[in-house]
Amino acid sequence: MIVRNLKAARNSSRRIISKNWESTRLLLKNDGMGFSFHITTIYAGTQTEMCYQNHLEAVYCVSGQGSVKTLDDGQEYPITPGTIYMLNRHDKHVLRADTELELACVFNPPLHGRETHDESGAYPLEAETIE
Ligand code: 9YT
Repeated sequence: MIVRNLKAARNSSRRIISKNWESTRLLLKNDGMGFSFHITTIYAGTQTEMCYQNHLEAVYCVSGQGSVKTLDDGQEYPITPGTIYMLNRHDKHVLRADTELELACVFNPPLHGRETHDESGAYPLEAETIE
């Protein structure tokens, strides 16, 4: 069994800081579970465009208020605690954080560890691993 703690992970190389968000990667590819699991904080007042062309992602809102919009059809969905959205079509989308958002995120295939978004808002399939 593998056991980890968010507070401890935030004080380690598992915490990745980007411009609009930070993500603590609690479970990664090298754990062998077939998916990765992250706790992501989206900074208040930000808008982030993403398109995970190499991954499927599910995002569960633990706290905060915001919205997510799919760009192909212009549909916008409120994000409140308890909401989950699934990017089952590699959807191009914009995530808006009206307040700070705390999100639990699952990726398939799993991330290696150090990924940050490329210019299209995606993660590459290969990246540096966190041990
Ligand atoms: C919701 C979202 O995808 N935010 C970007 C960070 C990502 N969740 C991650 O790397 O954990």
